[in-house]
Amino acid sequence: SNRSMRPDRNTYDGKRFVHVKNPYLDTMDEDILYHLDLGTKTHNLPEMFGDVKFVCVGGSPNRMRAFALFMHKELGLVEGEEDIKDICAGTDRYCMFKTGPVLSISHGMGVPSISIMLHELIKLLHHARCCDVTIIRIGTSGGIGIAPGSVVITDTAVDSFFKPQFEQVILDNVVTRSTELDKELAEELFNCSKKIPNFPALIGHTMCTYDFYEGQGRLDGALCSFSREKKLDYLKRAYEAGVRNIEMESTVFAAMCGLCGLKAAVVCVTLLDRLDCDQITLSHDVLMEYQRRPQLLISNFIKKKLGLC
Ligand code: R2B
Ligand code: URA
Repeated sequence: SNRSMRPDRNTYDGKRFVHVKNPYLDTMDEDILYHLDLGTKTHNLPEMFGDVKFVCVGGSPNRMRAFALFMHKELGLVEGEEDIKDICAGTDRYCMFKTGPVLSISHGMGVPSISIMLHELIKLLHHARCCDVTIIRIGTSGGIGIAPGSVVITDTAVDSFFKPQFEQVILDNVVTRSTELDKELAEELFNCSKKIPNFPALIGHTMCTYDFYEGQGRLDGALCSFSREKKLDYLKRAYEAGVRNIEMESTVFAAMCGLCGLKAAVVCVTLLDRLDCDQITLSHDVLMEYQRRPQLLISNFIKKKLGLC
């Protein structure tokens, strides 16, 4: 692979540092990560985060707390669970938990919410001088033509037009960024999934939209101006283009992590098959079990990487 030769991978002594691409950052005497309630003068970021190797992000604060507690147990770390406190407790925008080399952070719903968090998280990893970091989004999604409960490992994130790109408006220009993810990492995760009994997983494209209802072709929003036939035609064309699930953050996640030299993956469980329905009718217990599937896969992956299994 020619990945390691990419100039934006900033290697030094064989270490892959997280890099920010902003000449102004070096000229700032202090950097306040406002939405995380952290800063370079108020916190010793290298001491707090310098050993981070795996960053897991997901929409819901409670799910990301549960993931950190699960990871803590799986890593067999000595300190008690009570030591895993919300590092961002000073703000209720996002929450963050750390256990050993694993950081677990919530990002809320949608592109603007995750993008604010990622700007501050990437700067945090840079200020903390972290190296060789892998970042994984674990989440929920709507499947297309696959059984509910299947876990989709994204090879490429695509937009609503099935294009592998993210359009960022900057001043009054539109800048188009690539949404390719690390194919080797996706394969590695897929191989890892095969070792878990009764674990339906596949690799496919993930479509990222700006809305859950009209933006995902649902017939059950407060507004709907298209027919059932048009909806199905759109979703079938998405399937033909390789799309296996729909969610709301993957394109900007892939674009920002790619530009900043982070090895990135997206792993989402599907809660329904959009060719069958729009409403999520799963019982609470089934929903909770499905939501734990990406967590189980990632914990196995991390343990394997750390030589623990
Ligand atoms: C998946 O689930 C959320 C919407 O229900 C959204 O954050 C996403 O990407
Ligand atoms: N999340 C989404 O974005 N869409 C779904 O259909 C389910 C979860």
